[in-house]
Amino acid sequence: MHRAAPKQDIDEAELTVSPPKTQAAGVRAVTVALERAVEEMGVVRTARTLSRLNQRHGFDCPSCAWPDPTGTRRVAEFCENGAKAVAEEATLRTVTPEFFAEHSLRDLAEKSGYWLGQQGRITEPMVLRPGDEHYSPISWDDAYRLIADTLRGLSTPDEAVFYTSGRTSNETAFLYQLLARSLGTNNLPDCSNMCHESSGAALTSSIGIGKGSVTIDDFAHADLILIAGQNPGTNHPRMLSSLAEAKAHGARIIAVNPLPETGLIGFRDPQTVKGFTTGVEIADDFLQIRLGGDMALFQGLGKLLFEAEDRAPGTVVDRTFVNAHTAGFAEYEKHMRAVDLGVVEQATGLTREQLERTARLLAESKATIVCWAMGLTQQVHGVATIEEATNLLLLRGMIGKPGAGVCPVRGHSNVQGDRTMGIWEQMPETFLAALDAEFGITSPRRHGWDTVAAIRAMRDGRAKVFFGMGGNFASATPDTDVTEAALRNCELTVQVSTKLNRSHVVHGRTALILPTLGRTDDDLQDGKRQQVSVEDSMSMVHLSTGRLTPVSEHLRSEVAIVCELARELFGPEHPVPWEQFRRDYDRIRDAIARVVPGCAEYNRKVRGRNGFQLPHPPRDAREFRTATGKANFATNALHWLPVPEGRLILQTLRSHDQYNTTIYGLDDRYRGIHNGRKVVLLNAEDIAALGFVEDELVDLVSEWTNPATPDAAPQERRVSGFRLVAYSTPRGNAAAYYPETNPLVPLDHVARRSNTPVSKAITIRLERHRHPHE
Ligand SMILES: Nc1nc2c(c(=O)[nH]1)N[C@H]1C(S)=C(S)[C@@H](COP(=O)(O)OP(=O)(O)OC[C@H]3O[C@@H](n4cnc5c(=O)[nH]c(N)nc54)[C@H](O)[C@@H]3O)O[C@H]1N2
Ligand SMILES: Nc1nc2c(c(=O)[nH]1)N[C@H]1C(S)=C(S)[C@@H](COP(=O)(O)OP(=O)(O)OC[C@H]3O[C@@H](n4cnc5c(=O)[nH]c(N)nc54)[C@H](O)[C@@H]3O)O[C@H]1N2
Ligand SMILES: [Mo]
Repeated sequence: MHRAAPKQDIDEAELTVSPPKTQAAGVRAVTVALERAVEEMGVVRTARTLSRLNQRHGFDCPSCAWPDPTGTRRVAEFCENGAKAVAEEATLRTVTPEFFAEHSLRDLAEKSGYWLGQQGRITEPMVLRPGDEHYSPISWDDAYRLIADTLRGLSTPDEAVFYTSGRTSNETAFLYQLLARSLGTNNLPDCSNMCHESSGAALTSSIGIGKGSVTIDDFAHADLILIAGQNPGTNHPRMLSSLAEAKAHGARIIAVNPLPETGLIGFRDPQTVKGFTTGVEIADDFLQIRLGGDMALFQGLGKLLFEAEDRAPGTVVDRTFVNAHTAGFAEYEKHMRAVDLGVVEQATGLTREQLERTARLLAESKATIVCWAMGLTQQVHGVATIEEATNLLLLRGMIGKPGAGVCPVRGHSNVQGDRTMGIWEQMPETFLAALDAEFGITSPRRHGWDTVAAIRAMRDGRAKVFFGMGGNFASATPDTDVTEAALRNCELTVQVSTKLNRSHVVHGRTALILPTLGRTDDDLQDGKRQQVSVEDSMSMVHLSTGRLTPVSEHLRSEVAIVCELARELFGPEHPVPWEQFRRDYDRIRDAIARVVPGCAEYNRKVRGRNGFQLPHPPRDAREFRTATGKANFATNALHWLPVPEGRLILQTLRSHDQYNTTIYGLDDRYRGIHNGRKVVLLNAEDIAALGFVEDELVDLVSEWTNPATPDAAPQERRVSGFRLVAYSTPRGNAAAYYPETNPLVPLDHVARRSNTPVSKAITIRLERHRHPHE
């Protein structure tokens, strides 16, 4: 049967290190998945849930946004980490009012995020009033009244912030933005601001739409797949099946990463007999690039492609495509020809031979896909870097043809759908006008705040109410000390959550926890089962239906919470039919069909065998809705990251045993880190050169000079007691887990043009740890 929640917190002294694994998945992944599931939910519930995960008529995996196969689905269409995500949500452990009576806020504030999450599902709405030391129960009606009264008391609706995490369904997202806009604000920051915002900005500028242009079936038709800045073995494990299939069809795969991530190097498909025994090597080539070296890599490859064209004119540049569909080519060519390959070698740490070999593969490939994730987006020049990758594809005519295209691999399972539904602080006029016409409201037109701007506003007292639709704002955001102070500065913080996390402990003067149904839960409204819908990374929209009996009768769906709050806030005369929407989610989808582009006949189409695919003009018709009416070649000055003397560049990343700030367990099996999380991985030669020894405890001190005040002394931020682990990574580069290292990320250190916090390039120095008992 399932086990009780752990009483003990993490003891970093127990941490052990073993050699990294060379192959991902395999039988071990299946046993780990099942063990975790049974621990959390027992045998019966495990069987009931996992058999419906990612099946037609089942529910969508709440983990990553990788699409489902369009053809036959396997009996077990999920991965180890998908099973962990489900177990985490479908757990039978509960956090009840008795739990809150037992644990004071001070007590909870000392626990790790891991311990908090492991306690189980929150069962009742809870409130914390000024001066309280414990959360206590509150009725739903009183909770809504409290929120509505506070919102009505603001001097402007722009003093409220409505955050969204990407697990929220399309139906919730649509209603939630409608609530914010009916109130009168566009303050709709979301996790995407910290995630693929750079991809959206780059692709919108290059090809006129901020979404990827490939579908899952393209993988079987690709000649060449580049995977840059992504760790699919852990974060998108089902992608490995597509990659293995691509290889079976003869594709070559190149991994571009500072770390030899296990899933990129080897993969055993646990679902095929062959996979049990042999496994496949995923990457044909591994380019162990230096952090932040990707822009240089793509520019270097651009130069080499032009040189190849000179040697064999008419074979490399796709003139027909370039002439018919692009703008800015001549300038791009001029810029590429001037690239200094010596600088590229220095910036990337790669050899001329590696660069030439990669260029040759690009020149020969008839169908190329470029995939990427956080290694590219969370960089100061992430937007430009993604534009450079897109330039290479445009040059070769690789957009809008089978087996080719751009593939930003999204994180949260519905982060892309939330955007489509209007969760964005700067939705275009066409969307706002359609929304207003449908509902007879007047949406505000001034742009709202994104995540970083929202933190600044709370810090400075310009925002007074924080409402979180899921997520864990306190831990996921940069500059933890600043963000925590910002949240504490609010009059009211409201968290709609499934599980306990740090954002419940770091709160405004008054705080509410509103417990909600998850995707696995049966959502009954007036006795009728409801379904929600989601959009994956490749623009496929489909239904998701939970069937598990919720752990408490007090849980409400996210849709119900939005509708009931709106009724309280706007009264029954409001033009939006909130109560109808709550009762029947088909009615929400009818409204979506009239407001959101590409969603006509939503209710009918979403019930198709695989749901339906949203339009994507470049993919569908080589149509580019940019200002020039063409796909744009971007010309960017080269930026890369030299390592200052005696310093390191740190990236913050995910272990194999976490989902963002949700820590499933303490086993980063592939990297060989067990029983703890406070490690910093660096090249053995750097450990020695900096005067340390392996296994020693160090403090990480980040150093940052705000470009706005170049003469000021560098700002310093510190985290303490991290163990030094020798690991394969380029000299001068380091890696440590998120969110433990978020205190090191300066709030104002953001990517150009996307405002995404720079979580993959933090300048640090190491200091010997002086307080072993801290
Ligand atoms: N199990 C699980 N699944 C998840 C998540 C999870 O936490 N757990 N999170 C979800 C979310 S929201 C997201 S956004 C995705 C995240 O998916 P990923 O982007 O794969 O996640 P990270 O762990 O941040 O890994 C970043 C990768 O980029 C590499 N990298 C870092 N800097 C650079 C660089 O400068 N250049 C290059 N070329 N590579 C670099 C790192 O070594 C690492 O392999 O996963 C989603 N899926
Ligand atoms: N340093 C550093 N910081 C980063 C990153 C990094 O790589 N490095 N990555 C960034 C990225 S890519 C992302 S996407 C963000 C993630 O930021 P968030 O999306 O804000 O964080 P999560 O950890 O995914 O949120 C987990 C919480 O969501 C709640 N939850 C889970 N399921 C549901 C549900 O169905 N409904 C509701 N209402 N709540 C639910 C639970 O209470 C859980 O504690 O973090 C960003 N922060
Ligand atoms: Mo993400």
